[in-house]
Amino acid sequence: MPDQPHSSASPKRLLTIQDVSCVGQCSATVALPLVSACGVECAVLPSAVLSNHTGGFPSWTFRDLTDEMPRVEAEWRKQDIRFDAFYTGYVCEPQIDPILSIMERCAAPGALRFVDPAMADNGRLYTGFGPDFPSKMARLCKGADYILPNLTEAALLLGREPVLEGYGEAFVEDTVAGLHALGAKNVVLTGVSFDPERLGTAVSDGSSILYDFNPRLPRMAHGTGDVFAAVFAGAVLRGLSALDASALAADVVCASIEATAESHWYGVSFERAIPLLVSRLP
Ligand code: PXL
Repeated sequence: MPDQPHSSASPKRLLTIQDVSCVGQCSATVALPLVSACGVECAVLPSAVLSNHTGGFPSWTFRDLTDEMPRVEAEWRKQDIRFDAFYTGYVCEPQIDPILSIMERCAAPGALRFVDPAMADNGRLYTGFGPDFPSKMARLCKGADYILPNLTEAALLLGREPVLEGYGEAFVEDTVAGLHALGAKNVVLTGVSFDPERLGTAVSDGSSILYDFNPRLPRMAHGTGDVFAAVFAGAVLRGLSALDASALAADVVCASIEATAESHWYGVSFERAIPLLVSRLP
């Protein structure tokens, strides 16, 4: 049978490990639609189930699913279920070892690891994480093919005070070098800005840093890091370079924010940016 250019390439299967916040447009409820929109199969291992996320709602329920992880891994190993990629997001400390075990033992040959150290923003850890959590998260970053910290997460991973403004390229180079020294192959640092009008990412493969900037939008929104990471992982699995995947992810974040009504405070309307995402994939 002659080769069929698109259908013959078998679709990749990614496993995302992060919480299911039932309401709130973050984590798994963002990864599933966006990774799928990239044409990549998205399996989900929930790290916890919350009624809603912790970023602005007054309260929430939280069911920790750590105990389920080794049971699920044992079942996958019995059936020889493997993944072409892993994408981790919001997880808690006791889950680091079970996750490392799954990434080691349920990997297809050449499987990629994407680690979004989702634990902090705007200079502060998210509610519920203690001050020693960043050093535990650093263990997931070791051996990752791509890590996607924002400036706050990067500083905390390095045991430093977050610096969010008034820095230059030398600061970014030093931060990125520190993150590579943790054992990450590629670093995608988000929230980088050298000029008040523009916000972007620094993408490093360990030998050079490339930048991508978009106009800074006048509002911040919850869940944009999760949108960025999901699109980035999906786009890399579709063959985009790290810089192109990062630029696409940033464009989808901007389009999502622009599509979000002013009164919609707890997330972004990323659903409206799916046509743009699909149109930009090869
Ligand atoms: O978007 C990051 C995130 C993911 N999951 C939960 C959160 C947050 C940020 O607050 O609370 C449960």
